Amino acid sequence: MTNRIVRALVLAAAAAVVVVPATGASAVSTDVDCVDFTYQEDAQDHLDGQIGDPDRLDSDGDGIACETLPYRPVSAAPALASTPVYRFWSPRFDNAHFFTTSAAEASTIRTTDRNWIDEGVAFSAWLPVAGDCLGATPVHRFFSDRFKTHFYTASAQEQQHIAATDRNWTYEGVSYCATTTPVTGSVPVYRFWSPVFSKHFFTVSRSESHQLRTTDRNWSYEGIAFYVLP
Ligand SMILES: [Ca+2]
Repeated sequence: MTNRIVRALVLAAAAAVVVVPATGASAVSTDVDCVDFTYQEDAQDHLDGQIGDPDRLDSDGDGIACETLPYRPVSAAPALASTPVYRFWSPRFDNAHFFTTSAAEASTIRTTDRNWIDEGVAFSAWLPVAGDCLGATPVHRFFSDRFKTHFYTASAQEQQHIAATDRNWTYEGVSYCATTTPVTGSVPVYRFWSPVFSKHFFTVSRSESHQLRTTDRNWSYEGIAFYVLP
């Protein structure tokens, strides 16, 4: 994404969806050590936002931070079927990304809509049963005709806040199911916000997340949104 030519259409961030405050580390070192983190994943998340390793969290240089720290407990995966989530990118709509679990919808976009570039399967997620995630967490989907983008959140609080207060967004229902903590075989989904594009971006790719966090000032890291399957 970062090498793509983009239009710097600056929209007021206040006009976009209300989001939780950014929690991600910037590329600026804050002088922390492994003992400052409870879990390895937290140290890794910090390292992934750095250029190089200014805090020396990866002394052996293998890209893995603080190997001596415990990993966050992993629960059993939801007893739900999984499905591929297809990802599309639109340079026309200011770097919008679109995700869908519908193979039919993906096929229609590929064959009829030249606004969107097929980026393949982004990750897999669990399918609700009759709209119910059965113990997993619903990922809600919104669409904004004003901002020409979709928004996804696993936070019921955020979903209710947007639905009740922000007329820029139309609620479209549950897109798929995820978890808010790691489960067997899961990977984190990293969430970004761009006030330049008035868009959110989601990726399970650590390398893509690292690249955005360290080289692309159009995007602010907001942290791990939820967990899905690779
Ligand atoms: Ca290491």
